[in-house]
Amino acid sequence: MESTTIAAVSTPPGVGGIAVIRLSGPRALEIADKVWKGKSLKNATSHTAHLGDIITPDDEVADQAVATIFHKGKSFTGEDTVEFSIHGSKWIQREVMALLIDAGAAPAAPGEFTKRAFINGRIDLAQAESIADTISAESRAAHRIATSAMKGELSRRLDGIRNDLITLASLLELELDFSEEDVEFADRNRLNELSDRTISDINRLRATFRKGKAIKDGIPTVIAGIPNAGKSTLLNALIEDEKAIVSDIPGTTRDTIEDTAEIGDVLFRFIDTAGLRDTEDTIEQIGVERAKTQLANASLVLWLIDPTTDIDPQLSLLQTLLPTLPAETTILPIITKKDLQPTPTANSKTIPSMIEISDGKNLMILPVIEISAKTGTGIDRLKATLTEIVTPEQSDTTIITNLRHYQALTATAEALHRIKEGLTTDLSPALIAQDLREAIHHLGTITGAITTDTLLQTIFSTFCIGK
Ligand SMILES: Nc1nc2c(ncn2[C@@H]2O[C@H](COP(=O)(O)OP(=O)(O)O)[C@@H](O)[C@H]2O)c(=O)[nH]1
Ligand SMILES: [Mg+2]
Repeated sequence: MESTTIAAVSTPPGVGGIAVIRLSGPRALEIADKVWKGKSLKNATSHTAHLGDIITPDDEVADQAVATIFHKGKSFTGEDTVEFSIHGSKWIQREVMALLIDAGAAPAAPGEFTKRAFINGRIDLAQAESIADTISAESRAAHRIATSAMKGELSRRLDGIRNDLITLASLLELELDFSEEDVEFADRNRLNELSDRTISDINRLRATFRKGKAIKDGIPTVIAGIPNAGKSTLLNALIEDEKAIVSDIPGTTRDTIEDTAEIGDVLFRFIDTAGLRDTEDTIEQIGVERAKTQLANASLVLWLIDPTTDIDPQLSLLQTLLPTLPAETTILPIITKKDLQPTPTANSKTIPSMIEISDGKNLMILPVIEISAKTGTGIDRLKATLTEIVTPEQSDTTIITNLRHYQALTATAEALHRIKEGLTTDLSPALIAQDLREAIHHLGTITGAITTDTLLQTIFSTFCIGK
C-alpha cells in the first residue's frame, strides 16, 4: 500500500468550463479538509458530492468548488479519493494544486492513479493499459475494442488459459516429487491436447493483432496510381476537406499527404501519394520512393485508374508493384472521372467491370469501383466497400492491439511448441515442467500476475498526468 497522497489535474491542460483535480491516498480526506470550507469531508459518506469553498491558509477563498468523495475500497485507485471540480482557469488550477501540495499532497506522476488501481488489485495490467487506449480511441471501433479489454474480457480469456496450464504444471511438479516411484500424474495425452488447444487459442488472438493495431491507429489506406489519376481529389473527397492540392499538372503531389476519417465506425488513415512514374525531377523522385514505402506498409490500396488515358499501362504498373505489397493487403481498383468520356484503350471505349492481375503465381480477379470524386458519384459505394472489408468478425470480440501483449503471446506459444516437441521425444518431466512454467510466466506478464518494477515503469510512464 502506498503511503503518499497524490494530487493532479485530471482534465486536459488549458482553460475549460471546469477542471477536475484528483486527490488519492491515505490522507486524501484530511488534506482535502485543510483547504476546504464547508461540510467536513472526512465525515462525508462515500460517493457523495458537496458544494463548498477552497480556501488559502489565510482563509481567503480561492474558488467555489464541488468535492466528490470516494472511500478506500470503493474508489478507482482503491484508496480514499477526493475529486474537486473547480472553475477551469489556469490560475485556479495552479492555485488549488499549490494549496493541496502545501497541505501535504505530492504531485502525481504520469499514470500514477491507474498504477495504484493496479497495485491495489482494482484492475489488472491489461485493463490498466486499455484505459490509456480508451482515452486515445479515435473511432467507435477502437473504442469498442479498448472498453472490452478495460472491462476485463481479454484478461478473463487469458486467465482461463493460464489456469489450465497451472493445473497441469502442478500435476507435473507432483510427479517430480515422486520421481523414484515412476508414476504419471500428468496425463501425457491431456498435456498434448491442452498444448494444442492453447496454441490454437493463442494463435487466434495473435491473428487479431495486425487488424487490431490498424483499427487503433487508423487503417493505413494508400491512394496510388499514375499522375493525374485523381488521387488528391479522392483524398479530399474522403476526408471532406481541401487538404491536398489538386491540379491538372502531372506531378503536383510530390510528398505523401495523410489524414484520417472515420467511416462506418472505423478510422482510416488515408495516404495520398505522388503519382508513380519515371521522372527527372529529383524531388518528385523522392516522392515516388516515399509512395513505394507507403505501399509496402499498406493494409488497403486504392489503385486509381484514369479512364481518359490508356488503362493497360496502369494495370501493368499495379502488377509490377504487387510483389512489394504485404500479402494481406487488399487492393481496390477504382476507375476515376466517371463524369468524363472514357477512352480506356486504343481499341475499346468500354470500362471493364473486373480486372485481372497476377503476382506470377496467383491470378486475382478484382471487381472495379467507378467513381467521380468531382461530382461525388460512387463515393458512398466506395465507403461502404471500405467498411465491409475491415469490419472485424463479430464472432471474436477479443482483439489484441498492444505489441507487448502480442509478444508475450508469441513467447507463450513458443514454449508450448517446445512442450509438444518434448512429449514426442520423451523429454524428462523436469524439462517439460520448465517449459510449462515459462509458458505460464509469459502469459502472466500480460495481465500482470507477473510484473517487474521496470515493466510497470515503462507502461505507466506513457500515460498522461492525472490518469
Ligand atoms: N472531371 C473530373 N476531373 C477530375 C476528377 N478527379 C480528378 N479530376 C481532375 O484531374 C486532375 C488531376 O487530379 P488530381 O487529384 O490532382 O490527380 P493526382 O495527380 O492523381 O493527385 C485535376 O485537374 C482534377 O480536377 C473527376 O472525378 N472528374
Ligand atoms: Mg496528387
